Amino acid sequence: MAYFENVSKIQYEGPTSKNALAFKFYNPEEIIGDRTMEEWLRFGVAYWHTFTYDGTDPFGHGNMIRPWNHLKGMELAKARVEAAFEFFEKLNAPFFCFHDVDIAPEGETLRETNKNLDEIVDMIEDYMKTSKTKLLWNTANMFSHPRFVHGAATSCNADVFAFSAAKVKKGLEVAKRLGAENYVFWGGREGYESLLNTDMRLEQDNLARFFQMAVDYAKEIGFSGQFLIEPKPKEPTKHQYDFDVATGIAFLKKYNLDPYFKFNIEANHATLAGHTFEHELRVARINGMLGSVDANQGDPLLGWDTDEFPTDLNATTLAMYEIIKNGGLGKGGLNFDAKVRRGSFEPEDLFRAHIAGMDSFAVGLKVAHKLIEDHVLDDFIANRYRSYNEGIGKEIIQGKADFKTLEEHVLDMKEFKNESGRVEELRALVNQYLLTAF
Ligand code: XLS
Ligand code: CA
Ligand code: CA
Repeated sequence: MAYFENVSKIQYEGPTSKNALAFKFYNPEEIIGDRTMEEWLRFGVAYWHTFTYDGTDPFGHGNMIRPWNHLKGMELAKARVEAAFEFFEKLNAPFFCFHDVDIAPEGETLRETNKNLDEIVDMIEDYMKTSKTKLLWNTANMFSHPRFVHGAATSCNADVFAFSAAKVKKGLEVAKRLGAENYVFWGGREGYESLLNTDMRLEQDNLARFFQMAVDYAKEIGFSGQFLIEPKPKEPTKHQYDFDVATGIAFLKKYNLDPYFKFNIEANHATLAGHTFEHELRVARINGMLGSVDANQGDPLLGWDTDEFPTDLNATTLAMYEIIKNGGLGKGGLNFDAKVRRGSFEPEDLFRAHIAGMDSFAVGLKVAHKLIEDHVLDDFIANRYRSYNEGIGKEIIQGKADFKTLEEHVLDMKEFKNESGRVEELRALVNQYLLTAF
């Protein structure tokens, strides 16, 4: 049975195509630098937004028209798997991602839940034998169920800590079975509402203990995927512990966990943390910890996590700039952690939205590659910092200077020659590249 019968395989038709269900810029085989677009971009489909989300928002009921809406329980879960693999095939998506609860319904006990999960994972495993779509990452949902009201690994309730550990244990087994490239930890409720009732030190120590147990268990079962922490400052918790990449690095280093983790960086979470997307990517990159990306965008007029499909070309260009500079994403990819707007309720909108996101990142890739190839920003930056190539600057870099020699250098100096940072010129330059890349 076809779930998306109005859609055939999405093809690349080029920038002038008028076909909404075709790629205009994403041409998987096109070579950019040393690899193909497909190899650079490693797109992933998020199971939760694409196959599970029904349009519910805090003010309204579900409204999405989906071919599986009449089904319930395990029948619904199975239909979604069938639909998902049809979708991946038609979109030519190399990867997908899911939370445990996205793919199978929860039972009354973990034993029952795991039984449901096993049945669906069997089915997914079967599909994956013939599909080219691979698992970018899976994760455990430890935020929706009421038991997680005070957190998971940071809960004040040790039974909840244990339950969370058992869920991740299962998640790692599933990851190994399905050959996941990564395993993600997003701590939606790992934080606090008020310090009046919180033992912050114990909660953070417990979170570290939890991560260490995950590292140990992965080793024990031979799961070799990359562990990723996904920072987010707030939502649903008022103050989340993995606030942003810098906070995450400090946490990992304090507990000696940094060798085992990289970051999964989401654009909308960067915005919520008061950063640009490229800032978070840069912080991770220069620390050797850029793992994967949740490719979406927020709405500057709304202050919350709107998870929109990415269409801002300036943002995709600056993001791809960091990714290319990183030498690509390795085991990571660009997962569309993005949902169609409530008004976009037709099944075909799922394709339209992914095409928009894939084309936007393809443009970003091409423009960023050209910017790097032409050395425009690199040359500008090298010149801007040239005072460190000789004289006192070189001595600072080489560790030969101290406060006394530096004082000597400036004590009688009357003029300090600064030059313009020319940020407007550089922004216009990026625009020029954007407008002339195709
Ligand atoms: C929520 C997060 C979540 C993670 C996976 O804001 O983005 O969806 O990506 O749990
Ligand atoms: Ca995310
Ligand atoms: Ca989000």
